[in-house]
Order: sequence, then C-alpha cells, then structure tokens
Amino acid sequence: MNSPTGHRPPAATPDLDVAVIGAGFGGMYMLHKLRDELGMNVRVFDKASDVGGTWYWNRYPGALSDTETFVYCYSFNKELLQEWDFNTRYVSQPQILAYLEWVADRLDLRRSIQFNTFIPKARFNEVNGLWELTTDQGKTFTARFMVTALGLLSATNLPNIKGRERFAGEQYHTGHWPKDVSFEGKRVGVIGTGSTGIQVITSIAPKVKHLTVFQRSPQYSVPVGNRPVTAEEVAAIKRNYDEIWAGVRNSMVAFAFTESKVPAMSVSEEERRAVFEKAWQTGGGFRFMFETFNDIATNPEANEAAGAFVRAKIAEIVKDPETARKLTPHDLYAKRPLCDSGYYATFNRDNVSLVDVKANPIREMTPTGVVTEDGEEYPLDMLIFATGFDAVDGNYLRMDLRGRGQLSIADHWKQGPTSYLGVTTTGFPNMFMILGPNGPFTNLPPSIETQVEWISDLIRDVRSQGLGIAEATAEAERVWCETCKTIANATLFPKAESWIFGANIPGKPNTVQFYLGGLGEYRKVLAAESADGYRGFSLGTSQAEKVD
Ligand code: FAD
Ligand code: NA7
Repeated sequence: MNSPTGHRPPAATPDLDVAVIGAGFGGMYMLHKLRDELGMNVRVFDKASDVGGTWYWNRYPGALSDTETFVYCYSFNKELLQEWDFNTRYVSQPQILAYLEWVADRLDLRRSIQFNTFIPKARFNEVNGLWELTTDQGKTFTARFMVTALGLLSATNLPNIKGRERFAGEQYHTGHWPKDVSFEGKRVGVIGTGSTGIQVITSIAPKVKHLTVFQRSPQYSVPVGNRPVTAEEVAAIKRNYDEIWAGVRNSMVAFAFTESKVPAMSVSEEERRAVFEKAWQTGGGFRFMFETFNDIATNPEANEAAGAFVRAKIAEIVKDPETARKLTPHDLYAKRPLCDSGYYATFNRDNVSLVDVKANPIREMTPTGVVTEDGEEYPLDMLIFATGFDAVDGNYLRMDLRGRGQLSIADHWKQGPTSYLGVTTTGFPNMFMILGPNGPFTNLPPSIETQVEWISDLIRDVRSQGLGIAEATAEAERVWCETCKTIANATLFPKAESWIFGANIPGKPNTVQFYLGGLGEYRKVLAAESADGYRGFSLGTSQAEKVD
C-alpha cells in the first residue's frame, strides 16, 4: 500500500463504521463479514421491505435461475450448505427468496438492516474523510466506509413509448413485479424476448386468453433442462462440496461444469453436431456455450456452427414457417447465453402470436392497446415490459453520488462506467462496490463472495494499520479498464448488441462493463493485489496527503 509519511486517521467519529447499500446476496454477506467477523458497527439500507435483492423484486411468473441450484447459493458457511435442501436442478424465484430469508434468519442479519429506505444521496466529505448518506426520509448517517451492493441487473429499463400513461389496462415491469397478478381471461402483451421475456412468455402462455409477443430481436436459446433431483444426488453434492467450490473458484464462468478445451473446428461436423445435441438434451445456456467447445465465444466459425445448430432446432420445433422465420436469429451467438422451458414451442399455441417490432416498430400505446407503425392495433388488457435493466451502473446513476471535489458519479462515468478491479473507483475513497463495473462475468454468487471477502480484508488491513483512507489510483484504474477491454476484444461479445456493453439503453456509451477473463484469473489478480500491499491504492486523509 502506498503510504505517505505522517498520515493520520481522521479524527471525526462516524455514526457507523460501514454503511452498506443493498440487501441482496452481496449486501447480506458483506454485513455478516464485517459485523460478525470483524466486529464492526454496520448498517445496511435497502429500499425493499425485506432481504433478497433481485429475488425480492423479480417475482414474475416463470422467474428461475439459470445457474444450477447447488451453486446458486453461498459457499462461505459449511453448515448452511449442509442444511439447505433442494429438490430441483434449477431454483425458482420463490425458492431463492426463501433461501435468502432463511440465511438472514440463521445469521440474524435483519437487526442491522434498515428496510424501506432508499438512499438517494451519498457524498464524501474530504474534511473529515467520512461518507455522508442521506435517506429518503431525510436522515443523514456518517460512515467511515461505504459498500455499494446496488445490484448489476436491478435498475429497470422502461422504454419511453408514446402514450404509455394513457393505457387503461394493467402494466408491469418484470423487475418490479407486484405480488398477485391474475392472467385468466386476459389479452396480454409482452415486450421483450431476453432471458426474462422468454421465461415469462413460456410461463403465462397457458394461462392467458391471448398472448401477443412484441419481439425486437430474435434469440438463440437452448433448453434449460430443469428436472427434479433425487435425495441421493443432493447427498452426493453435499459430500463433494469442497471439491465443487474449489473447481468453481478456479474456473472461468463458475457454473460448476468442466469447461471445454476442444476447439469446435478440430472435430468432424458429425461429431460437432453430436456434442451440441448432447448439450441440448442436457440443458443449460452456459453449458451450451462453454462446455461444448472452447471457442464458441471467440471464433466466428465455431460461433456460426453453434448458431446454425439452434436455427435448425427452431425450424424443427416451430410449425408455422412464417413464425419460425421471425423467431430465427441470424446474427452472432454472443449475448449472455439463454435457456428456456419450451420457448420456441410456445409459438405453436393457438393463443400466442408474434409481432416483429424491428420490421414494424411500436408507434404508440392507446387506452386499449398497442399500435404499430403499419397502423394495426393490438387490443390488450395487460402489457408486460420484459425490457431488462440499465445494467451495471444504472443504480449508481440513479443516486446523487459524489466523491472528491463533489465530483458526481454521473460525470466520472460519462464515457461509461470504470473501476479498479470491479470493486472501487478513483475519486471515491473508501467506497467499495460489489459487482461494480468491470467485475467478472460469471455465475454471480461465487464472484460476489470473492469480492466481499477481498473488500473485508482490505478494510481490516486499512484499520489495523491505523490508516484512514484507501483510494484506487487513476493509473491503476486506467490499466485495469484497458485489460478488460483487451480481453473483451478478443471475444465476439462486443460485436453483439446487449446489456453487457450497455447497448440496450438509448444514449448509453457502448463500453466494456465486465472482466471476461474468468473467475479463476480474477481471483489471482485480487490475491496478487493484496499480497503486493495494495499497490493500486493510495492512502491519506485529504487531497493534499493523497499519493499515487
Ligand atoms: P441485488 O440482488 O440486485 O440487490 C441490490 C439491492 O440494492 C436491491 O434490493 C435494491 O433494492 C437495493 N438498492 C439499490 N439501490 C439502492 C439505493 N440507492 N438505496 C437503497 N437500496 C438500494 N445471476 C446468476 O449468477 N445466475 C442466475 O441464474 C441469475 N438469474 C437472474 C435472473 C434475473 C431475473 C435477474 C434480474 C438477475 C439474475 N441474476 C443471475 C443476477 C443477480 O442479480 C445476481 O445473481 C445477484 O442476485 C445479485 O445480488 P446483489 O446483492 O449484487 O444485487
Ligand atoms: P435483456 O436481456 O436486456 O432483454 C430485454 C428485451 O427487451 C430484449 O429482447 C430487448 O430487445 C427488448 N427491448 C428493450 N427495449 C425495447 C423496446 N423499446 N422495444 C422493444 N423491445 C425492447 O433483459 P432481461 O431482463 O431479459 O435479462 C437481463 C439479464 O437479467 C439476464 O441476462 C439474466 O441474467 C437476468 P433487443 O434485444 O434489445 O432488441
């Protein structure tokens, strides 16, 4: 750690040692780590009325993890791992929420969480070196450190469609779903066919009178392959958890399967098809992209082979040739890989129709439905926005968040969000982010745990050395962002338009928002940073004492 001579910790006594914003997977573990292991005075704030984050808000029908159950959970506590029981290969929203509520009970977390509290404003006070957080009830708390666990798929994206406020029917965004919604006898429209859209469409089609899907981009999707798991399978997983987690932490995407080392074009066409077919039968989007061959995401020829396989499946499954044509993607297979529970077959139902809003965009909403550019009106009782999120920095930009010199995060990130190591950003001392920009692109709980543990160690080290402020240097941040860019540019992902690069939000700079080097490599980088004395950081209590 770069340490100027003569530095001293700031004298002011804060209300809290650490303020954490967000009570999802990230904020909950951060609280436990700092309060129960480091003995710090911590308070968590969340605008929700209970824990869960993503799984508190996304209660839409069909909401399901696409990470397999046994690794969509915390790994840090062996007792919790042994006690939690599951019986399906993937875990649904109610089950994940129940799991997180149970963890909150078991670790007695709620007593340190202030629910129903939005933090609209947080600023760093350079004079006393404290963060000042203001709640939506107008109260202010000071804290030595602030951890933002705001969620990377949490700030909803609601398109600004003309006339939306005039629509007399029900309208919902999947990421802000109310508790009880009934579909019986209703004409329902869904805008959006991403991961969420395909889940909600497949789930509600049998329940509604008529479903109209407004599709802008057709998608490559493979079966999820959900099924019951037996008590014996669960017991075997629990016996092998140490090995499983070690494998996950050393892997690239952290989904607990063996990532392929075989290039797609190194085998015959027949063999390739057999590998894809096996993956299709097994199920799982990340498996299809990373367990089959090692270059689907990097080699255009391999990518095209995978895409062609899915296209052939669509032609087989979908009976009406015109619907099949509209559902068939022709671009790269290079977004977050999707999986479903019968998505394409849903379009064989008599009560489901597909509107291609790329060819024929939505013109406006009227009191009774949606009108497209060709003048056709689609009468609706309910419209569901499955239009995704302002991913990664969205919740940061929805706060008035200010660092040194009262620089706002919006100005700091006006060319796109940046970070050092995905956990901190220069100019915002003692602010640590969980799943901040340019963090790993993986199954997320193991990456969240990695970051929480590293942040906790850093805070411990800063305190034990009697230091006041830890701040990433601008140079360290620049180098890290360059690294992320170089890695991303070696893949096909930047060539597809998706939320991974901010391309889904009109006007948002299209930049690299993730470290695509994998969790194993990421963990090595973090370990080297702490072993090296946090060389990418500077220490000091004021701007004058700051060193690079
Ligand atoms: P979140 O769970 O998003 O929690 C953030 C919390 O911060 C929220 O509760 C929010 O209310 C609160 N908050 C934000 N701003 C403020 C503020 N200013 N003031 C007060 N409170 C605030 N990941 C996977 O790895 N596998 C999956 O299968 C998977 N499926 C997903 C499916 C859906 C539908 C979605 C939306 C996401 C999915 N994800 C998946 C990603 C998922 O978000 C992460 O796995 C994980 O839940 C993130 O946890 P978190 O604690 O970082 O953030
Ligand atoms: P995504 O993947 O961003 O998908 C959003 C979908 O909504 C996608 O099909 C978009 O089309 C569509 N969309 C967005 N805005 C519009 C407008 N204005 N008109 C028509 N269609 C629109 O979000 P998800 O919630 O599905 O998934 C995000 C992640 O959350 C997912 O990977 C999981 O990890 C959980 P487009 O493709 O941009 O043409």
